[in-house]
Amino acid sequence: MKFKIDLSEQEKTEGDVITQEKVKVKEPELFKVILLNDDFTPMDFVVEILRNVFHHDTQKANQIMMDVHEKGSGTAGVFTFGVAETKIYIVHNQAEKFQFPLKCVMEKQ
Ligand code: TYC
Repeated sequence: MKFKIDLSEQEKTEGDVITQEKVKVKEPELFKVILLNDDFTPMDFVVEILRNVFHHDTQKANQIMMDVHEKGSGTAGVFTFGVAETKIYIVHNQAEKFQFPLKCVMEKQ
């Protein structure tokens, strides 16, 4: 036989039907970006961060901000590692630009 085609780990032909075997789909790990409260960052600034970086509407952004203000911390969003990392970088960068001490951290879901 000139061409020996081995489908044992991939597709097996069963009559006219081709079935796929061993399709392993790994869900990506997810990470919470958690905003931390402080005494100096203006509430309006935190709301703008939640609107512009985390794409919340104004009502939700205010709700999250007040939650962080009252409880000390709160989830801004849940993302894959790289996206969470980038959002944290942007938040810290913008806070630094305006000289506010706003901080956020990442936590595995
Ligand atoms: N506690 C801040 C204030 O009273 C507001 C604030 C809310 C700061 C949420 C940070 O993540 C934060 N101005």
